[in-house]
Amino acid sequence: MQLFIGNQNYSSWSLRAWLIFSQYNLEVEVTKLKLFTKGFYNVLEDITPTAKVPTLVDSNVTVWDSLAILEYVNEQYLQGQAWPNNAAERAKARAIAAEMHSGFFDLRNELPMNIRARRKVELSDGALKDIARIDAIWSEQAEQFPQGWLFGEWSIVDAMYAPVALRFKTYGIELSEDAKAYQQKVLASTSLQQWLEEASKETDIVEEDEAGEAF
Ligand SMILES: N[C@@H](CCC(=O)N[C@@H](CS)C(=O)NCC(=O)O)C(=O)O
Repeated sequence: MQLFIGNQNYSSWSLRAWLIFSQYNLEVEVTKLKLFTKGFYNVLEDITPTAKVPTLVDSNVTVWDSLAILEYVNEQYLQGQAWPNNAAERAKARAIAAEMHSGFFDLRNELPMNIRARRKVELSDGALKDIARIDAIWSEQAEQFPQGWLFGEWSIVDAMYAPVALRFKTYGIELSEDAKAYQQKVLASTSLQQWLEEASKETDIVEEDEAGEAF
């Protein structure tokens, strides 16, 4: 399998897809492309209809969306173990993952993933509402699974929310106690540490993803 990703400092969708390979030690060849450069589009235009990352190529199968990649890998290589076993929990996990995939636009616009930066931003009411909703999800799941991943064992929903843990760190977002504990768990995980280590070697600046004032 070959996984195309963007700059690790900035590409939150790439991180989501990459995490499942790291969490389950699945073999994958990772090709990193510099976001918004000619080289990026030259490589991707022959592979995907959208020319975006992440994109997974597995023999004759191409998957060009983060959640679709997570689902594909889970079905083809993990016998479904990357979703909760229990049907009711699985339905809830899918709903929470979908909230991230199709929402939180204010948060995503105003707090772009930028791992190396420490920034102050003026948040809109919409972004504050997004943050409160994420805090509520993390806290509610922590009540059911104290100290655990969102559904106890690591699952796709944890991949979907991992970039938010990094965004909250970059922009110094205050969280409730349980939500903070989950954020710390994500940040300390072996997979995320590996991503951070690789991201820390990058020096390119992607202006589109720079926001806020340094502090
Ligand atoms: N819905 C897509 C979004 C992918 C996406 O927007 N990727 C960004 C990088 S994080 C990208 O490739 N941008 C390049 C462009 O828009 O030209 C997914 O979940 O994979």
